[in-house]
Amino acid sequence: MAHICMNKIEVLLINLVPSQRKKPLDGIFTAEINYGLLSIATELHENNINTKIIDQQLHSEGNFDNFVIDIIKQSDVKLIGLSCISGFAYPELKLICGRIKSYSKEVTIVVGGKDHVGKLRKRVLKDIITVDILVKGEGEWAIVEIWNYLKNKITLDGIPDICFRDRHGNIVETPPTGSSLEPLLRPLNYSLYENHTTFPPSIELSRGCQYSCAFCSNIPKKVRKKSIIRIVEEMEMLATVYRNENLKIYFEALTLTFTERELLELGKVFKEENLKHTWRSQVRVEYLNGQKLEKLYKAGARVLDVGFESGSEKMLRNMGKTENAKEYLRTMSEALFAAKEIGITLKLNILFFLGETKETMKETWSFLMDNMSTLEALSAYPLYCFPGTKIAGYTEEQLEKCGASLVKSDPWVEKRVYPINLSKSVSFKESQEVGIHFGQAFQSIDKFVEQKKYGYICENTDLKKFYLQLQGLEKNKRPFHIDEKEKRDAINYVEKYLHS
Ligand code: B12
Ligand code: SF4
Repeated sequence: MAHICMNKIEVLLINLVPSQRKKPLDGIFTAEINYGLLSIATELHENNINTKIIDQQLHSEGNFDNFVIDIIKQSDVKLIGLSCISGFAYPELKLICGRIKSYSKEVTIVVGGKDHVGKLRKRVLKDIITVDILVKGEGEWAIVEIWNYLKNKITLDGIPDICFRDRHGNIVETPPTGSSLEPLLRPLNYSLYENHTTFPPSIELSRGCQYSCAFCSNIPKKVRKKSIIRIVEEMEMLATVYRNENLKIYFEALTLTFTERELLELGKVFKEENLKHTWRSQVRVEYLNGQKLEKLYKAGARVLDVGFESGSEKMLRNMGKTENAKEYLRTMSEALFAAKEIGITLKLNILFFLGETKETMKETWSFLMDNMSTLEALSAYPLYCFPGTKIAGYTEEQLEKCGASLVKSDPWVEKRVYPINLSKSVSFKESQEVGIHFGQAFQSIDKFVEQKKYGYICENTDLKKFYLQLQGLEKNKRPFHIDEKEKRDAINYVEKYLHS
């Protein structure tokens, strides 16, 4: 793999760390690779442009800006690309862009992240005057085109799906490309990422999702995916990079789309080549019907995050999850039972939604209690209004109809992300607190750690130390119980809340 020399860097790509995360435990003790940036870096590298990715997660607080400035001082950096995939890192984006420009006006700052800055579009250039160019969608081709612009080969207005200021200072937005121009999914060049082996291994399986859940910023799209042969090749490549034949890999996909045939093909490779790797990925409830779990197990799956969201028929309908809630809940119950037998952990993600009341929460709670013997992993979230989601398009009157309102205090306005008070009877804060207790009631510390081994903590993490750190956390920040007493306390807490 190519060696990157610091003084030759022409494009510096930066992954920012949010100062505050969605769930209290996110980002603590764990590090996640930004594979969107890695894909962009791979594309630049293949175009012979010297590129390096640095990641704020690897640097102690307060030192990162100086580290960036030092690289600019020592090298040939002409373009800095910053990734801001979520509003939680938007304030950091503003700060670091200001810092870079105050050191050098010569460097061109490009920002991207289709799920946050990409949705805010022109707003970003108004909010952050030090940003030169915003890429709204997938960045692989756009960044190479922007490089060509810096080399005076093309003009900016010919590049699709970007925002920039023209020479009069007016903000210009170019139209998107057709889907035929979407970037291909290619094997990633890990060596371009700062200390890549300190991150847990992951493989990007696919892009796009055909659904449109009301809380999600996804725009329904045809799925593009890698072939099984390609995925197996990448597993082999990761085994070499990490020098480990027994990896726990995160399979990145908005939602798993392996067909039955593909699962059988992958299972066959696992058997014939005696592969020891195992993996985690995300699925929708419908995906788990029939005999799929057994095939998933044979193909290496051990943890699946399920977008279950709710046990309330009304909430499921409002979210646009399903029209047939009864069938949905039956599938979930059966899958939990089968998965436990087979040896796959199903982690249920729960989202308290617009119009949620104690009555609808009770329906979810009673579904969970009914399935207590097979349910071991769970995460329950409060609701945020993210740009680009259906919810973000609701008027104040529409929200008021279900008694909901947005929390619009300054720190949230700065992020352009708004917590939601769900109804007159359930505030944002309550939904957050109840969510933590849902987790404590159903999930043990051991199950929590088992899941984190995929995609969140790296292979050589000292597990003893990790346990100690988790145990040392404030109880109201932990979505898991440490002992049976904590479990009982959490159940009592939720039941008392729901009946108050
Ligand atoms: C996988 C995922 C993650 C993964 C990995 C993300 C990654 N790219 O590495 C992890 C676990 C790290 C993660 C973390 C978080 N996530 Co997340 N994540 C997702 C998810 C499911 C898919 C994102 C995706 O499509 N990745 C595929 C890669 C290839 O795409 P990409 O990163 O967007 O990169 C492409 C383009 O955006 C663009 N691009 C990106 N950066 C740059 C930079 C430049 C210079 C250019 C030119 C282009 C460019 O080019 C890339 C390649 O084509 C989305 C949900 C969804 N359904 O869309 C949520 C989502 C993006 N996450 C979200 C949130 C809130 C978070 C967290 C705050 C949650 C937390 N748990 O703390 C953190 C914040 C991380 C951060 N650094 O800001 C929200 C953001 C909403 C918002 N507007 O704020 C989303 C939309 C989900 C949701 N609705 O809740 N996430
Ligand atoms: S929540 Fe998942 S299934 Fe629903 S639209 Fe978003 S990515 Fe697709």
